[in-house]
Amino acid sequence: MRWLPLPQKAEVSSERLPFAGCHAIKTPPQPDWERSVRPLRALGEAYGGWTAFVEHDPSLPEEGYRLRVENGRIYIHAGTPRAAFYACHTLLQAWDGKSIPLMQVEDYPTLAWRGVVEGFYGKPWSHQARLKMLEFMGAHKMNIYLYAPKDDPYHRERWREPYPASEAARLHELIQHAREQFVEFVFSISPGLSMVYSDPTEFEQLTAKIEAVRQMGVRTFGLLLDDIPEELQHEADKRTYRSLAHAHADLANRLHHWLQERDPNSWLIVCPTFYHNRGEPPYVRELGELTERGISIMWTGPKVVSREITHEDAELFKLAIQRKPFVWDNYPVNDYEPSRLLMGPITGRTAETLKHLEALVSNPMNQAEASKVALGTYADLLWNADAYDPRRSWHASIARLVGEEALPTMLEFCKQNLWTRHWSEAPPEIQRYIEDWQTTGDAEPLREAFLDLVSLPRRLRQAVNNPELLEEIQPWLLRLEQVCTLALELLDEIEEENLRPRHILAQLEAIRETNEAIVCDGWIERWIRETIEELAES
Ligand code: GDL
Repeated sequence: MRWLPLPQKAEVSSERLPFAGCHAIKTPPQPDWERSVRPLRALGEAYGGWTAFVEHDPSLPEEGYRLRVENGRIYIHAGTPRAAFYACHTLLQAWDGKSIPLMQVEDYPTLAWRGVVEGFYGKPWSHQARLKMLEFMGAHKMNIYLYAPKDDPYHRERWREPYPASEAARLHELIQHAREQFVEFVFSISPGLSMVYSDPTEFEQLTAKIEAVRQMGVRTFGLLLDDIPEELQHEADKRTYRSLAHAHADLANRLHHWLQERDPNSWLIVCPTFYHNRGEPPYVRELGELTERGISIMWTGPKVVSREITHEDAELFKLAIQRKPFVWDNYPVNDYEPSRLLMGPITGRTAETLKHLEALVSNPMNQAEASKVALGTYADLLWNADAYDPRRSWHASIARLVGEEALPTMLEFCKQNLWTRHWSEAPPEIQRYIEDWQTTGDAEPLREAFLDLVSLPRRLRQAVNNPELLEEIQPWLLRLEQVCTLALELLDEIEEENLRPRHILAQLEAIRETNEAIVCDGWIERWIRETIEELAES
């Protein structure tokens, strides 16, 4: 079974029993418990069948559950309704549409807060993509989503202005949908480009904006002060505060109090201006010192895009901010290199690192569906870090996204869209074929490799039944077809001893002008260019 995330402990029998849903589901009477079994109820209403008994067990950890599947009966003991919801999703994973195995699962997460920050530059996700993403998160046991798209003007440049009615309605729908999926919805705002921190009317405008979202049922807010000037900008602020950190801590504390007065369960998460370091900048220490303990502080690791976040890094930053960091993880985000898709698993964060964190949220790509390959691996890592194996997780994540039958083809596509900067252990395979050709001069294996690649887009379009995903990755499919066609042409020219195939270079240039996508880490284009240059010199 390809679990995703992998449960902490699962005993799965080889004996399978027919299962077409539950005809009766007994839950504690409160509405949250009723909501938690909806994934099962949807099946039951459709088909009828088994009885499921769901019980609250306060001795279990917050999101811990025990699941037992016996002949004709399902028992779920859960610490919270969210845990029961996760138990239902575990059950659905074991279901193949016809039967389920007898099994016993004991499960709980490694890290308390696991999720996604929609925090990239460039085209934000569509409303539909967000709704689907929230469902994905629920099904993968991720529990927190930060709404923070840099290019939503009302989030950043025009932070003072209320959302127009139509956008407010969409936001409301998202918030409700997140609730259905047991996902904590975090509304974030980035006022730091223009806010006069010391001005009380500015604070009123900030809280007015937040109040409108609070009224929609949100209790958690993000105050994002990243990517703004690193010095105080306004005279009034320079008179009031001794430093930027002082101003930010004061703003965060005031907002925290304002939220607490209205709801003691509220939660404020702050992204500092210096968010990538090991706690060295004086700003970070001062912010840590002055910011009240109940407020969370974000961190992207030692770099903006951190290939690795070690437990030493985490400990140092924790020491500086005097609390566990809330990690904003810049993978698989591609806004800084939009010509690439990052289709590999997350690596470089160990179980030891997670012990020092309060939360970890992944900042994904502008391509929501394609991001789910990496996000599935995050869900796995953050749920059961001790057992995390990037390759196992990667395969399971791809299989969950496109189905078991399309797995080999989609995996092949993902392999052409890795970036050695993130996963140096997995260079593109074509590199090996090119290097072999350079040493042996035998063109056949290289030709075979290009023939495989040139047919990949067609095979993928046939195998994958996910129109949104196919649309997102279209530029990369096209690019693969284009460059492999040219590469094959070049091999033909060499075979025919045409040593001046300059027209191929012109075609390559023409492709580049219309499609900037990079595949196979750019190896094929490089090979074409270098080979033609070498031929010209010979
Ligand atoms: C950043 C930005 C983020 C962007 C990312 C990658 C943070 C806190 N802020 O610095 O919006 O997507 O880099 O380009 O990471």
